[in-house]
Amino acid sequence: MKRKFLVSISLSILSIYTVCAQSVDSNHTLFYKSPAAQWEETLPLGNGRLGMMPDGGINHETVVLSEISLWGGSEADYSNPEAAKYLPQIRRLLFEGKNKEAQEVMYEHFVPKKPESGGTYGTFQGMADLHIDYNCTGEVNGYTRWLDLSEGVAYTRYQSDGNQYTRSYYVSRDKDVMVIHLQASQPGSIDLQLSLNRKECGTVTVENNADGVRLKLYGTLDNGRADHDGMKYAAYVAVKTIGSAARRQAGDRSLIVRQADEAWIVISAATSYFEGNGYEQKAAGLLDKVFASSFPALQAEAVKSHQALYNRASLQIQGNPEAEQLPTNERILRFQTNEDPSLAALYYNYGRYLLLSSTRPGSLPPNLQGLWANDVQTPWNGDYHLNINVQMNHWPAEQGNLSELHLPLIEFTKQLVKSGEQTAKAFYGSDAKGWVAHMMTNVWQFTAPGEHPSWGATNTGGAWLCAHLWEHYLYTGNRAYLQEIYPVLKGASEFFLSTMVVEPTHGWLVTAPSSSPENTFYVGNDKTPVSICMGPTMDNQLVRELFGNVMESAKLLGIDREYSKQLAAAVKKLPPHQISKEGYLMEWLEDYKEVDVHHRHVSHLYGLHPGNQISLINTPELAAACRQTLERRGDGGTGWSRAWKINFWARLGDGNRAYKLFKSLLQPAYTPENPTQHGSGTFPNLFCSHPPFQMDGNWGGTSGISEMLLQSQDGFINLLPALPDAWSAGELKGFKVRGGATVDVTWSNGKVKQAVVTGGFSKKLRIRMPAGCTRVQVVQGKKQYSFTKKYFELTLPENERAELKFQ
Ligand code: FUC
Repeated sequence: MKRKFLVSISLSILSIYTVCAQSVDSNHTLFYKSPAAQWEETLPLGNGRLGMMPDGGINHETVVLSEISLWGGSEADYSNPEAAKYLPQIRRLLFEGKNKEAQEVMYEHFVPKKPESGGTYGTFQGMADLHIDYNCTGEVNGYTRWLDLSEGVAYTRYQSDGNQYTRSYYVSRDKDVMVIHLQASQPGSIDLQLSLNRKECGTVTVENNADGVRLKLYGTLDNGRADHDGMKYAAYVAVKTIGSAARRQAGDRSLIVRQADEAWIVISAATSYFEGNGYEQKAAGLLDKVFASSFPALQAEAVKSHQALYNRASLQIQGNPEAEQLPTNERILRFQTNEDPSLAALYYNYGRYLLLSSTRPGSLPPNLQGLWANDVQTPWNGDYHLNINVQMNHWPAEQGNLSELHLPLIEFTKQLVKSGEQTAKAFYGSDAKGWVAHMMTNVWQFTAPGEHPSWGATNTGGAWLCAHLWEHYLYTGNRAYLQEIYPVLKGASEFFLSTMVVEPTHGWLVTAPSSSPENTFYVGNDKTPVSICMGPTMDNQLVRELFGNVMESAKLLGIDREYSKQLAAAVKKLPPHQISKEGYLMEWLEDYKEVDVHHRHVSHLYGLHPGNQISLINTPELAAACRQTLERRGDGGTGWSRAWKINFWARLGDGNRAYKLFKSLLQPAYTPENPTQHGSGTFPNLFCSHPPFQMDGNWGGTSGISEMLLQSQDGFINLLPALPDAWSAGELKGFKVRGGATVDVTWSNGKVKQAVVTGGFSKKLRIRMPAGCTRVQVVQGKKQYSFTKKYFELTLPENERAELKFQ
């Protein structure tokens, strides 16, 4: 099943034709026959802090460099003393059904106040472009560039002037630097000139050091404050050469290498965000460390650390061998009309690759850009949107056996609490308890409502983050961790318990004011789009889930009995799910007419996915209503919206429909005829296009594929719950389920053949009888087990293995 294709390289020297072949696994490789013509064709590399994207240019190469903490802006207090004063009026208008009027008051008074201290929200910024001029003017043959996901290394290879040139690019975790290794088949033939460029806030100097010449880029970003400086950063570029004739010299703000046999370009960087005033020293020190170590050993060391994460899980799907031989950009172009089932395996493996490249414990969570950016002003400030985006970024973390990559988001959430407490009081009054975060945040702990209440009023951003804190527990079962996060969960619940109000029509307890993420509706015959409402379905689901998780945590920890009783009483008063006359799940308390029935957000289906209040088994009627909602919304939408829909259909057990959405996610973001017109879908480098490029869709898609193959949300392990006809055979390895077990599954002819389960912290495992199977046999491992008609229960101690055969 493991398909290999050959990167065939023809070397033409004076009519001698040689083929040098390298074997590459198509499930784990992106590959191309020409250099990237735009950034969205370049290949991403990262170690969870530093990121680089080389374009593989022949005579001139641009390598886009990023550092995840490089942010403009600063912390600031956005408290608006007016807001809480107007809250009774806003609520009264909502009670009277005057949503439009309530919204008008909010636009005036329920918005963040310009901080007195100065200070701006800021933006995540790309760090710099590294330009490399190679002295390559001869004819070029056999050009290939590829990204080996299993190594975490990208390559460029071609022949010219009787030479074979190979470049390998990687970002070392061990040395915490970016490396480009240059080799040529003939000695003395590596010539290059390096320079650095940044649009703004960057100065480049050339320094002489014991190791030779270094380029230095440094700067201070604008933070809008007079009392202290903005983010400071420094980056260094140095080259190690090998060869008797090799020379390194300084140019005009550039570094020149002549006649080397082999060379390593090393780039280090640090910011004051992580390092305080020691940022320059840190960046220089990282470089020193590399120069004191063995260069030939660098790559193997980097690959080993990468594989410690990457190799934990993988997916293979039996594919079309012909399609698998094609360059990735061509596979994408053909995918809508030609069968290429294993492209989904590559997409899945790439999703895990992207996540482990863009965050790591101690770093920041991946933002809208992951950690890659080619501009100083990134779209939507490259921030952390809390009404779907940053959460979607983390959907593959636990199921993809990368649990520790959830930790940066968990730490980040803890950091929001203090500012969220201030925001709660400032905007919701002195009686407001706990903490709140609205629909977006940044590295400066912004928790206030967004400046446009239509989208900025959603106040369940923090509650949704809490779902991630709880999810990490479900996969790890660590009591000390639960103790640590309990105050954060409780604080979020206290906010809602103290600020929700009883709406007059049904007497339900609701958030007010709020909005259902970014969607708008009409009130009566008025043609003004309105967003502001009470108790949108998503809020009700999130609050119900949060309160439930706090009660469950309190029970597990043996604390807060009285408080749990209060929560239980409140849960009873939350609005129930409502089904409209037409049969779809209602997004709001009232069955308002949406302005756009095809709106990209499908927030009211949170309870279906990623939540678990609606399921085929437990709430079939509501599941049917979700299906109606999805039919009505349609299969379009921006990148991440399509990705989310894969997950919904997977939860509804409809593999073919999920696959249809996967296809739509993979729609080429542009055609070769029209390369600058970017639409929704997927770029040649498999980056998701909102448009523009936005990383969340990749992870939403990764999670969608995973949900199609394995689910565990309702106390059961469900093998192949939504397998499409197109994926008739395949193998998944190392996927995680709630309770901490690890699962491998092999299937053929659309049916599970074998599963290997390795026990987690929860010893009892219930496995649903997979579709088309009637018998299961434990062929290895004498574990306790029992059967019912519907499931198979196995007692499996932690780390013990059971091999199951299905018929
Ligand atoms: C949310 C979405 C947009 C976009 C932005 C970054 O606001 O509604 O589609 O993804 O985040």
